[in-house]
Amino acid sequence: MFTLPNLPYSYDALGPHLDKQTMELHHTKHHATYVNKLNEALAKAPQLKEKSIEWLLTNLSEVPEDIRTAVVNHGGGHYNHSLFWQMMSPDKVEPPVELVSVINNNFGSVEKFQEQFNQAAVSLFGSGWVWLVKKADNNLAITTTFNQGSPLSQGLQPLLGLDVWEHAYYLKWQNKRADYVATWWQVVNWPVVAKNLLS
Ligand code: MN3
Repeated sequence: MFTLPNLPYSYDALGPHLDKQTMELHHTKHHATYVNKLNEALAKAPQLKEKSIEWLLTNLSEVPEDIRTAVVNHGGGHYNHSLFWQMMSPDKVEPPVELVSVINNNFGSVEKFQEQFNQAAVSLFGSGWVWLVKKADNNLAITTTFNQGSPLSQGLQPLLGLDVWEHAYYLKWQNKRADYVATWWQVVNWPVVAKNLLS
């Protein structure tokens, strides 16, 4: 049985960037529903009982067909949101030098990386996520997934992810996704991104 993880900060900690009501609904309603529906689906496949969420999303072909879509949607939702909460912090810290050097090698500069990431975020049509990922060859890339798709299912390791579903920003930012993306950089937990890069 998967469980809803606690946030590493209070619901109002990321204000004024991400408001308390959005954070609380996002965690207690959206994320909780993904966890519940994932558990409901997995109840039909007891042979997968011991598998981690990472294993399930990496090995979708081994998930029985009748629950595969549920694992993609709700398992992906659980995994993506669990990462998302960790990738933000109320304590603003500059990106660690090791991370900056890898970003510079891949994108030219942190600013250029952020421009490309923002562009991907505002041009993603509908609901989904924007990711900084590490590829099998250790190079970094910016990629998007639709709905609750996970980079793990494409053989990519997520280092940083941004939820661009409207539920992530609409109460405060309405249709202004670009403003939400711009303000989100103020709460990015760079030390966690660096840790993901080295793991
Ligand atoms: Mn969400």
